[in-house]
Amino acid sequence: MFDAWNDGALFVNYFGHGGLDRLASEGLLKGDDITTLRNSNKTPVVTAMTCLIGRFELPGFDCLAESLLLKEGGGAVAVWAPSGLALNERSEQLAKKFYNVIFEAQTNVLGDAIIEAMRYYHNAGLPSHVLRVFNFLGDPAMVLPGMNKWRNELPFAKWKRTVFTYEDIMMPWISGSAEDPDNDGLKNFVEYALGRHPKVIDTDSAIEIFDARLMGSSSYDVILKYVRDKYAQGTECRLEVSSDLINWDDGSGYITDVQTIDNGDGKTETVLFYIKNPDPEKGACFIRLKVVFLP
Ligand SMILES: [Ca+2]
Ligand SMILES: [Ca+2]
Repeated sequence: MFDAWNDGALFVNYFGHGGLDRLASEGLLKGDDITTLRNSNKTPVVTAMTCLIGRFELPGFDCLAESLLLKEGGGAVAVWAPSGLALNERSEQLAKKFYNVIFEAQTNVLGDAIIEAMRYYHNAGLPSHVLRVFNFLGDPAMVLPGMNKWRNELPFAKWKRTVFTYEDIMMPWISGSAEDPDNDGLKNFVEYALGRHPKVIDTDSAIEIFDARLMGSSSYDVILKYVRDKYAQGTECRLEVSSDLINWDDGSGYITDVQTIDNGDGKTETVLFYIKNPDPEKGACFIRLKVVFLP
């Protein structure tokens, strides 16, 4: 192991027991051993899926993670390790997600990879304890060589990473734009556009319609109200009109006014379309809100 470390590696990953100053009770790697590391500037990122070796808050004592980081002429460039106890099974899940994010999604910023791994772990509904004990020591802005990242990632893809697990994202029949995994009638891109969750069933209607004439208005007939995500780029909500519920036409000419109200939640806004039928003589008029996806 020391030879491999000295030769240089991008990552060193460990699963197993660990204490404040050592990996494994047998002392596979101890604080004292670190002085013998001669890997110079070939310093790896260490992911220590173990216990305690990142207990940085103990005064007057360098835990193993600190010793690795502080070692001159070698050691590690960054250590992701727990400051307390962690169960192997959970840590393994977290590590898997981290390495998925690095090697499959090609994330190249270390801090981003850790946040993504934690997010995927959280989205998978796994126990949150490990998320609280694992700490990152190092520079989160560090760029890993050779990775591509989502440099040109579309906003919809970015959103998917915040609401789905990594496994979901690998399954397009769950996370594809036109899928509806929670079966609430809202396709994933509609959930995205309206600021809803693709895995939480929405039972309320996405739109509300008020009869403006009952409210004493003569300048418009109805008000259509809906809530959308302010940041859902690549989507558009359009009014469509029909006289027979079969053929739908652009209804923008029916909108006399639009009002947008920020909901103050940092995420959504409420939109009101004030609608007037320009030609009431033509008979029945139906309206609908069409969410268009323009990825
Ligand atoms: Ca849905
Ligand atoms: Ca939903």
